[in-house]
Amino acid sequence: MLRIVALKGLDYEIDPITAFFGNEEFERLSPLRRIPVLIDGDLVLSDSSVICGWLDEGYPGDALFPADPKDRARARWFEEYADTRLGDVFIWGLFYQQFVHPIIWGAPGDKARIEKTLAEDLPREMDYLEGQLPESGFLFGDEIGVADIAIASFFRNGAYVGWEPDPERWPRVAGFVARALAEECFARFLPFEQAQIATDPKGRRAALLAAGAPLTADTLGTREARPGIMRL
Ligand SMILES: N[C@@H](CCC(=O)N[C@@H](CS)C(=O)NCC(=O)O)C(=O)O
Repeated sequence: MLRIVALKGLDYEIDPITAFFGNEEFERLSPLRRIPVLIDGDLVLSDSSVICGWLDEGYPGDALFPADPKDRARARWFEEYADTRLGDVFIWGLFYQQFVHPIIWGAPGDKARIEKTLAEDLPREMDYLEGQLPESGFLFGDEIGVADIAIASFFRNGAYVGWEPDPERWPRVAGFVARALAEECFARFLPFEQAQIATDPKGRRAALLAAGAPLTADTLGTREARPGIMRL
């Protein structure tokens, strides 16, 4: 979502709530108690797909979905695919189990699920993407758009737990991810990602402030985590 804000050139402030740390007001704004949430004046939206659609249509600047209706539909497919399947594999199969679970719940994640993710799920999705991603540029031309960002973002989670696509086995995927990361809309957030990943949830506001992130004055975060309401 922040990458779309960056591409549109919009000003923003962020309340860096770690998943599972939202208070009652957060739950009122995000009925599923999930991040991200956008508060844009009197408009409150949760779910990254909905938020990105609004930011693209509600603000001037370069369109982040292709103009051609068929291409737009395909871009929405890739965004949905990333949200649903890559989210499941990279976040819930890997990043959550390996990184988030131990930090938040104080116990190791599901080892069998990590093993299945590495042995079956990731290779299956890489094979699919290898057949879809372009050899150069991005999915719908030379400019990066929502569909590219939706896909490439999950590879950040992979990288933070030591998983990157093998460039010999999946050269298009590896090349695409490297090109996306080199774009300003990814590169500018790397210091903030580093600050977050290197700190436990309680220290993240301070770490992000020190890294120069534009934080809100107040937070809707809690000190203690609460289990989510959605089945993982
Ligand atoms: N489809 C949603 C997925 C949001 C989502 O799963 N967010 C995770 C963090 S990556 C979360 O808040 N998890 C906490 C929970 O499930 O309770 C979107 O794209 O916004």
